[in-house]
Amino acid sequence: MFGWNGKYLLVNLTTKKITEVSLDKETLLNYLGGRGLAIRLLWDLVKPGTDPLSPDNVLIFAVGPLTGYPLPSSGKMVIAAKSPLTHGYGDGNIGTRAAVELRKAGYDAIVVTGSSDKPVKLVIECGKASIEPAEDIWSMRVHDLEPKLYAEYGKTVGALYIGPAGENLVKFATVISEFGRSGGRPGMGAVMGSKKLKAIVIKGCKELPKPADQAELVQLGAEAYRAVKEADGYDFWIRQGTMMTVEWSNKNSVLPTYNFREGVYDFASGIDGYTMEKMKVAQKGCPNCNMPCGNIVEYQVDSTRAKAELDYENVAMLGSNIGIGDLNKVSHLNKLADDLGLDTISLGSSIAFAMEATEKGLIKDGIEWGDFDAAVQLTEDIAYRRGELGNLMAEGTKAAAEKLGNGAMTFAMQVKGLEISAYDCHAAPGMALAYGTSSIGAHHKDAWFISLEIKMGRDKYTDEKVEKLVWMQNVRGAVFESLVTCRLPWVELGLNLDYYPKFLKAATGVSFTWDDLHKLAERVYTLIRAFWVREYTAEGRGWGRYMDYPPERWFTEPLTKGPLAGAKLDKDGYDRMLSKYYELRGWDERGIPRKSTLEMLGLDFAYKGLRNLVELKD
Ligand code: PTT
Ligand code: SF4
Repeated sequence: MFGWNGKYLLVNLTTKKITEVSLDKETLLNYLGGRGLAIRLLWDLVKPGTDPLSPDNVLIFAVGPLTGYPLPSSGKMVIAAKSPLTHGYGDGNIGTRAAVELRKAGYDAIVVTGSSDKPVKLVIECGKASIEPAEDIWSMRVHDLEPKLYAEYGKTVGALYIGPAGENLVKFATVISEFGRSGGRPGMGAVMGSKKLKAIVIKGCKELPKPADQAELVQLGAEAYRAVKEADGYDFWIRQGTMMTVEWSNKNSVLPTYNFREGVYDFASGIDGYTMEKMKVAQKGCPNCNMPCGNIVEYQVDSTRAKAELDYENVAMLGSNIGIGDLNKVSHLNKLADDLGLDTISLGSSIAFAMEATEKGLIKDGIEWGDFDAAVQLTEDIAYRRGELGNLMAEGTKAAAEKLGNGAMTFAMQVKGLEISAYDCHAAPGMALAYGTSSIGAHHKDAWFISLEIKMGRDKYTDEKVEKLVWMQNVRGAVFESLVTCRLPWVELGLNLDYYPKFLKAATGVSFTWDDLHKLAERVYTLIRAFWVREYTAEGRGWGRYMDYPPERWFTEPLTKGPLAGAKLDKDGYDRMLSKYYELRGWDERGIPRKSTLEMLGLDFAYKGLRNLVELKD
């Protein structure tokens, strides 16, 4: 088999047994790798109703058939498990040398089961994998930990690790790599912490898996790299990367402001890409990327002078959304999140929720809008689960709202328990539906629909929007996530999508048309949905279309500022779009895959797994 290693490393931390498991050709052709492979393995390996923080949960690090090859931005990896934040499918996509090293180590994935009673690290070095004690690094923060790992194993190894937040089982703790790369928003760091796995170090030593046509792969890669570099927006991208979005979002009334009450922020210019440029001291990228977007800035807060890596989501959620308009302060919160191993999006949302709950009198001695010192303190308290408020917000906004009651759920800005990323949807029904139906809860990764929606008319609730949304989810949320490569060469610089089937052919020798890839995407989406339904029903939580609704705020509290003042979502319109979405996916009115859809996509095993838990319609 070309293009894949054809096996994964199975690591049981309870028994300390490490084995290699073969992957058959059919599985690889039907799911490719990354997210596709992860959901296929999770379906089989996670027992229905498993507690996500128990040894029975399964943590997967998966690469794909394009990862690591000399192709644009191919240094990415998917980290997946049953999420402790949402209790459904959870994953994240991280740019890291560990992705390339894993391919060179001879594996398509690492699958971690069980849990250790003492802290450990997994070391994969030149064909040998071992579980080693990690008491000396347990409780270390990321900025101390990473140099220590490099000193021990060399600077070129791939390393993935958790900070104190993961150790303390904070529900939105992530896995970190290379100081500022963070992956696995729905608590993949907490799953790693529950297994007492502090770090994974990978040194590949072998060649990448042999491609079917090496010369063709190199030639296509060179052509695509050139196309990226010659794209119109390249120079500005290199200057600002995703930070260009702050100004754009504010102009379009979608910049999350004061816990998504508004879409415009009076002090946006203090946190935008131009302000960032004045603080920028270096540029950083993932492996194999010629459009590096990591903005390293130097900031100063009081006597502290330090560096942080900024992206749009981090800045919007820790800036306008909590009422902080000084990029120095935002940078400090961003750095703290990286150091502690917390997801910046959920962190920003949780701080904003606590601020609004304080304002409404639901929390005594809480935290005021824009109070930077208190936000720093709360961030530390969340990571260490200190105090009543820190411990409450460490559970995420949904659980916090359930605990507080008194209408708090209306302003818990989440879907299925995962906090919404940084686009306000008062006047964006298509983007709201993208959040409502994203595979992991509210995240823009599957469909950044807002840009297209602005062109199509923001007040429209049309079938055409839903059709385009499904197409976009398939391409971004299934194909890119399973290949696994970064989608930004296409999204930001317009790299022609037709390159990807050609890359796949050169890598694997197998011809995939875009129709084939959409069918594969349907399979991945439907299996992920089946997993959610299985886990929710097995846990006795139940399932209904309400699971796919965005927060009440967007339906009931109109924007009060900016050119779109007065705008809010229309519930009937949203429901019509949701029904159309279900129809296109072959799911019933509850959002549950139909029997015929499961059969048509070759998911008979999922039908068998679901039929005793929930009634399946034809
Ligand atoms: C992603 C989410 C994002 S999406 C951002 S900024 W973005 C936040 N970054 C965080 C961070 O940094 N530190 C931290 N402690 N928490 C953070 N949480 C947030 O995590 C990321 C880039 C970006 S930057 C985006 S859009 C694209 N995402 C891709 C994707 O999802 N798939 C894919 N095939 N390609 C992608 N390319 C881009 O990658 P999650 P990264 Mg990230 C400091 O992990 O869980 O998916 O959440 O991985 O290596 O940092 O690259 O404006
Ligand atoms: Fe990483 Fe940015 Fe390059 Fe994508 S564009 S591979 S996120 S550096």
